[in-house]
Amino acid sequence: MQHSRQETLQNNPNLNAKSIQVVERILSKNDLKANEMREKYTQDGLYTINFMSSPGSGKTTLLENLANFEDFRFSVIEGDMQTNRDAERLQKKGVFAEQIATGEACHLEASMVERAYEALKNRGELKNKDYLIIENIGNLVCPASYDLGAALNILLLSVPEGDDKILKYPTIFMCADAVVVSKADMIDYFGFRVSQVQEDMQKLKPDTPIFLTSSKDLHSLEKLKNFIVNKRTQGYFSNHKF
Ligand SMILES: Nc1nc2c(ncn2[C@@H]2O[C@H](COP(=O)(O)OP(=O)(O)OP(=O)(O)O)[C@@H](O)[C@H]2O)c(=O)[nH]1
Ligand SMILES: [Mg+2]
Repeated sequence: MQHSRQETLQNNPNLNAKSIQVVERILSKNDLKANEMREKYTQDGLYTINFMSSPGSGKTTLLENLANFEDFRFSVIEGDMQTNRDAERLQKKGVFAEQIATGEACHLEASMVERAYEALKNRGELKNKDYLIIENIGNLVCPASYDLGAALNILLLSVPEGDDKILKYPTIFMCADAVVVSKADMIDYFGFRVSQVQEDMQKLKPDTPIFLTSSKDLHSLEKLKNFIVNKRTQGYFSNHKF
């Protein structure tokens, strides 16, 4: 059975009503900006995807590999606390990318994305692109509270993190329009049970598609890429309330 974010928070005995209200007040300002951004992406003909996961689960590697598909034209907004490393990795692959370094913040907010978006746009780096990909800060907690106006929210869970994470971090996995089990080449080494991920996602958000990807096997990315392409063709927009 699917629970709303509010229900998940309310059912948690470790949270009190006060903490829920504070979270919601902060959200409303971000929500307004996210709505603005949603309109901007659409006006500019860009289908936007927000990739979220723990640090190091393979987000940038996945984007580097998506650049191999010539029919998948995208630019990237990179979120990290420090350094331009991820943006530079993508630029080396010929992908236009703008880095946001948040300093101390553990998530991206819509206003940060707006600044990066305008920088890409002013450089002409959104022209002739169909997709804008936002790589969120590696964190399975805070990004779940900040809408960035993306049409699709994709959650990565890498094999070395363990197959039990979905129900431990339910709030973020509830955002997912799709879950990517990344580093699938490591499944046997870690005794990772894909069936556990399927079972837990079924409890949390039934029928969410789950993809297995590996940087060692580029074909494994094709299904994910086709899923994104189809969602765009269908005009799908996430209705998840952050
Ligand atoms: N075995 C294996 N290693 C992978 C795979 N994908 C990524 N890696 C490795 O995992 C490490 C982290 O990958 P990144 O792509 O930087 O992960 P990230 O999620 O972007 O990390 P942050 O931006 O720091 O959150 C790197 O050493 C990658 O080479 C994979 O499919 N299989
Ligand atoms: Mg990265």
